[in-house]
Amino acid sequence: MVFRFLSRSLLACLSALLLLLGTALPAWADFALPPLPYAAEALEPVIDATTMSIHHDRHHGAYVANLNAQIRANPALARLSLEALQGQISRFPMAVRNNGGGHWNHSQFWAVMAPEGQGGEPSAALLAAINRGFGSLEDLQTQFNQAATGRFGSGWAWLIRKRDGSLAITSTPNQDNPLMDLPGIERGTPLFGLDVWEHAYYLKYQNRRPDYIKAWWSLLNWNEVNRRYAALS
Ligand code: MN3
Repeated sequence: MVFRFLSRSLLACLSALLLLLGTALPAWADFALPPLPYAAEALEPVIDATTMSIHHDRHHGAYVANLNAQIRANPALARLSLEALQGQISRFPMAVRNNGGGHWNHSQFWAVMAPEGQGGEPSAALLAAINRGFGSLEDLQTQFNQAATGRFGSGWAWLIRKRDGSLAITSTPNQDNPLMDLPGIERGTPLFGLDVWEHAYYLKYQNRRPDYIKAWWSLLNWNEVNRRYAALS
């Protein structure tokens, strides 16, 4: 009798567990907020710790949470990697485009920055491509700064590698990016992208976006950019 009661409770427990697992299953495919690869204060004085914490924990965190909230209505999302999603973004509603783009864009943003003095330099191969495409690194920086400064409202400036192997500078509005299959976007694989939304710089620079852009170059993680370039070549 006791045994039967026990086994029945065990069965009840098991089925409750299975039910729980079943409803929790979509969670296996959830997108996750990557931790910052350095301390929030590591990029000071160029980017202050408060901006970094709010930007990563709250802004990027919200893109991830909002993207996950779209999985139930768009089950195809659960089978896509974040990168693959970008190339098929036209199939999905605007909420997926904004939050999926926001998640990918910010994930690369943290990775292409490093504390001052730790980012290294462009590799010989990348520098050769830069010289071919822009004349010099200084010319690339001038053009990139123009694209970043000239982006009206919120968006990103990018250095991309196009399908034909050449480099180009481009800019996208909101949380769009050059991987997206959308009309009006110059497509290519980003080597790095700079966030020029006000939330990225306003606490320290207020309306002085050009000062933020100019200072940002000292944070660029060339080691990571070199790695990305080499992986594509
Ligand atoms: Mn941002």
